[in-house]
Amino acid sequence: QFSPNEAPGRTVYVHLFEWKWTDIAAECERFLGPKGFAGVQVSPPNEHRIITDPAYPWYERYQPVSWKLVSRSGNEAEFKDMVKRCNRAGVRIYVDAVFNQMAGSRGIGSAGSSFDSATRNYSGVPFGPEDFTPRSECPTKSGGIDSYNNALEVRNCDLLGMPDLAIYKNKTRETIVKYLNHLIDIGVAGFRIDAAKHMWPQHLYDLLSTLKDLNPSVFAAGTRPFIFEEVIDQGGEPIKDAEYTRNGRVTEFKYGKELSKGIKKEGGQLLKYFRNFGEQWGFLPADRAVTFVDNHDNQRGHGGGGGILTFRNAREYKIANAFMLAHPYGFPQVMSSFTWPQRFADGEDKNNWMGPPSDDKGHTNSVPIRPDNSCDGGWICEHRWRQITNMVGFRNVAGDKHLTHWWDNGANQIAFGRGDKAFIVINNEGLTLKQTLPTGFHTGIYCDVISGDKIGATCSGKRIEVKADGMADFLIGGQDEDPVVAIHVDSRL
Ligand code: AAO
Repeated sequence: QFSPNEAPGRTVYVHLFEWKWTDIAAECERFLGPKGFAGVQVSPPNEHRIITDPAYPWYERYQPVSWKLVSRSGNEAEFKDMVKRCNRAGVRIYVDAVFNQMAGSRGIGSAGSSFDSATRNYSGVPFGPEDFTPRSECPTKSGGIDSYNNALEVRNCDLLGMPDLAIYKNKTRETIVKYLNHLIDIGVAGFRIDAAKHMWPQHLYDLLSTLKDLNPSVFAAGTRPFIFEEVIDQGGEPIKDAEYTRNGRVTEFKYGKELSKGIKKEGGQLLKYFRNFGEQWGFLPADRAVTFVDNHDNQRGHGGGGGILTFRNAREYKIANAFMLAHPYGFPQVMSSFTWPQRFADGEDKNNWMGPPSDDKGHTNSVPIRPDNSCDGGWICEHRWRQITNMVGFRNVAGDKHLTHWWDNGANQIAFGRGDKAFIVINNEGLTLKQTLPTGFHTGIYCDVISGDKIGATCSGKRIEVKADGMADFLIGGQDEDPVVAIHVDSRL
């Protein structure tokens, strides 16, 4: 449950937020496989509520109506085809599993099933009132979560007004397990457990431990599904992320928050302090953490956003991702977003509900790829930004090598290596960085994978010469578009 079940040598996954299955299948073959990505987190594949006011928000996917595999991203045949083609390309599929709650309101879901949250009936499963947490177990008047300072409320009351499933009941649990096992049969490699904080760790343990091993036609016999649980723990609440590490990995939300602060130099933060970024900052153990700069909630002010770097701050965002992908802590996620027109009023983006690029019936558009490899049509595709893609390659080459060759100027210019495999220099200051540094590399010319690509024996970016003693000269202007240089043994010319 802790291993991402990656193909050999792959170390990073991407969240293709709201992509269609047909597009993800193509992306695995034409880009993710060749570029060395380990996996894709896909949006919830099951039947969901269709919300028309506002029109088709992205968050309708977090309101399950049944476990039928018909969603805004596609149908079951398309899902199966995607899983097969991605696995063949060496790229794993991690499913966003939403089963803490069922949809609010009433209506017809994306697969045509009727539901009504008032009577707690979901005909497509079917679930009835007996499948939900009895009202008597929630201590609040409203039946919702009034305070995150009360664990009983957080776990037994309704999250955002949506009926809370009683996953501790045998029949209810078995119904959910059947859904997840069906996905395992199809060949997925693991699950993101949505809203894990809102379920008792032991209940989750009981559920997850009855999951099947992964499909033996794709994975070695006895392979457990990869589990990572979404628990937002910024400190200050009774529920701790560490309560969940027995079940699987956990999203380390402090990572992106502190990294964003560091790159933005807030609160006296300096990059030189990031040498031991990880456990010594009070984070989860490295082999229990999933790390990311931003996620689909906090990039738009949901789930406690605010202050997080996103694609909208492209220069700083690339520095943050470069650091994350170079530094050994955790299993990193690269975010891949769509854009939307922000509209701020009262300190809040009133458009943060807006769904992915779609037609006026809420049918999601395909992702057009431009000749220069970037995406069009409102899709940002951060994972295709050269500075991010090539750092995925950097992390794969660095493998399990420890952090070595640390250097800093006492402030915001830093450099470090990963054994004799990879080396990065970051200049997050307005001033020029001009340094001769030991790299641990063999003599040779190396291509900087931030400013360009190694193509055959040539380099379209900066060339870095490592001399016989392993020393190399680095020059990074304070105003450079990308104030980072990264080289590794596979970028040697
Ligand atoms: C929508 C509407 C609601 C409506 C509901 C039902 O917006 O008004 O009531 O439908 O009709 C997503 C959207 C929701 C959406 C929902 C269903 O974000 O807006 O509701 O789909 O369509 C909590 C949970 C966490 C959750 C997060 C959003 O603990 O699990 O809220 N994330 C996941 C998904 C998310 C999804 C759901 C769960 C639901 O990733 O996309 O919701 O399936 C504190 C707590 C956190 C808490 C936040 C927000 O955070 O610690 O646990 O997250 O508050 O309530 C600082 C602190 C930080 C704090 C934060 C905010 O940053 O450091 O700890 O401030 O106070």
